[in-house]
Amino acid sequence: MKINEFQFLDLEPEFTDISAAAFAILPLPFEGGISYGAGTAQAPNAVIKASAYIELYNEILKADPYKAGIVTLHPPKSHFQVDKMHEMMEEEISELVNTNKFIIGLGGDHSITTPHFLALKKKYGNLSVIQIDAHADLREEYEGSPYSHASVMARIRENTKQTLQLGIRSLSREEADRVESEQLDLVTMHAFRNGTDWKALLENLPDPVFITIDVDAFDWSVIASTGTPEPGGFLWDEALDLFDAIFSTKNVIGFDVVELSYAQHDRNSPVAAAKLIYHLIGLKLKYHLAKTGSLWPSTPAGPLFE
Ligand SMILES: [Mn+2]
Repeated sequence: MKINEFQFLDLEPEFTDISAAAFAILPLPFEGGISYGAGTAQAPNAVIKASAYIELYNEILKADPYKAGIVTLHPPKSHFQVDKMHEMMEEEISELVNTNKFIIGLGGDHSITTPHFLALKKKYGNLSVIQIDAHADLREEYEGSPYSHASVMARIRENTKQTLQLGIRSLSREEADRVESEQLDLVTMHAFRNGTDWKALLENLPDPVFITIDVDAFDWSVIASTGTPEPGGFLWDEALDLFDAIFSTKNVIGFDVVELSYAQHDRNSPVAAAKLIYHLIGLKLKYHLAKTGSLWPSTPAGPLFE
């Protein structure tokens, strides 16, 4: 495992020490699974660059989450064949999972979620997945590929039946039929904003939980640059409240942020993605520390989570 030339938040070396850091950011600059707009392969670098301008103090949590240590790694080796690429990613992520660091996958298109999920499943056995996304991604395959970003939840559901999909506002007739016939816990954005009791669904979801965040879940005023945009997404504070509800009630063991596209004239989207990642690191820490009765760390002291 190699350390990236550029570090998330541009942290001092003390806070990016690979053995002492509690969190690891793994860039996965891969876009073999997309169908419409390109640019997701350049997203990890754009987010890491943008993160240098984010305040290290979190004004909501009133804390400095970076002090637990956040190391940004070099992307895994690449391969032109998607199945091979996924195998290699899964292997590398497995290795990382075994260090007990909390891993944040930074895509890349949505297909990179599958190897990350499978690596965690190997360690934890059963695990639930919360998908925050504009799309259901339940197609068995798309444009001839089972590895398409439009099929990621179909792949995941082959490995766990414990899924919760939130913020969805675009799905095909076939996907809608599947949601109906398999009674999937899928909350459209319309239902989310009109009184559906998603907190009850969250409560019923067994631990541990992996969260996959497609940035097209957000409103364009928050994140505009994404390959398959849909109107009407989550606003910033609305999303922070949702994540607070998740992290305060669930044992989250990892998450990823995918489908951001690099766009030369949009500086806002990578900043929002970077700030989101840092806030979620803060939430993970906050609720872990509350549970164990510990204080916010002042220096990295190795992995915190089992
Ligand atoms: Mn999507």
